[in-house]
Amino acid sequence: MAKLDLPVVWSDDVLRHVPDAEIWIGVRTPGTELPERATVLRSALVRAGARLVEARPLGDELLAQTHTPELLAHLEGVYGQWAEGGYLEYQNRVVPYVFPTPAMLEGLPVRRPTATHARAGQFCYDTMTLVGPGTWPAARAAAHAAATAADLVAAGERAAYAICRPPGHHATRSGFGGSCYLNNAAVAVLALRRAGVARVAVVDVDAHHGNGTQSIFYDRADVLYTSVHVDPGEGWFPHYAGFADETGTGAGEGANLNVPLAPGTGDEGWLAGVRELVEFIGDRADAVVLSLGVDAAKDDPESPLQVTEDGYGRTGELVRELGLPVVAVHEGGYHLPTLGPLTVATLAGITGTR
Ligand code: SP5
Ligand code: ZN
Repeated sequence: MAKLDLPVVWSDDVLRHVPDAEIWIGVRTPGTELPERATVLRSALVRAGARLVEARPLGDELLAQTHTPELLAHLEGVYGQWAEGGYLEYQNRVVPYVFPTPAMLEGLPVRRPTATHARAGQFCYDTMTLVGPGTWPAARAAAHAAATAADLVAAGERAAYAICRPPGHHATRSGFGGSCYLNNAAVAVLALRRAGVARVAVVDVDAHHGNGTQSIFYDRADVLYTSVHVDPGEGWFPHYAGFADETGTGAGEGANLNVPLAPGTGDEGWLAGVRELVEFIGDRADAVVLSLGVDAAKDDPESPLQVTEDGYGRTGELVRELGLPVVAVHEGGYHLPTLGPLTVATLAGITGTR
């Protein structure tokens, strides 16, 4: 394979988030979104010839455009409040237990609860996305890496890739979940918009639907959101979003495309889905933000899709056919032995060096 010629944005701070556990149906299981994911990606990319670029701390106004001030303040402060409140004696991570869902409040106002253990559920919508001492600096570094990659593309690079972890596409404007805290892809979109790029298309090839990115841009005509993912109607996360009839609202009507796939789908069905996204975008965008998860791979423990390394390479080549600059931000992918090769194959497809 030819040398992979693209900048790879890195920050040591992405290693600081250590999830420790995911509480799934009440059971404490080992976390899968590990710091090793980032170091594995970095080694694979350096070995493939890519240049490492340090993330620049330039995302905070972009963060304020992406998320509510309440969510940002919560993520920044909650671990300290947890420690201060003596909870570490029982639980080493911030874990929610009560959620102010519409079913609980039935239209009553959402108060700011006094108890830290109650506030955890106001922002976190599942029990798998725990907050530890390094979560905020890591999430912020990942967002800065995404913004740096977008700025490199705005300055003329044909493609740039950010090693973002924790991932981002499940984080909504006001909430977080699905191992995501801040929406790195949305930050990249807004960085491109800030740099004067008029129309941006998100191509989300993570195995799961990016409900956060979809909802952030759902009413906007200038940002297309497109995603191929395992069918949430077949029982897969995020369960409540990612259906084909979600097409956008208001000015954003017709600017959203979901292509849900049956569990077990392999390269052929997957690539037909990716082709659908590319055809939907057509000439309606000036740049692409690729939510690059590789958890649709056949060996990945978190999805039932069966995409091969060649399928990822061809995925990259289909994105390349758009003829647009690409900002790739990493999302999921949990099988450490294949994480590097799958990601390198996709990026080689994008840069035309397979
Ligand atoms: C970014 C990303 O890929 N997030 C995916 C989050 C989906 N997690 C769903 C987990 C469902 C239960 N998994 C059982 C394994 C327990 N460790
Ligand atoms: Zn995923």
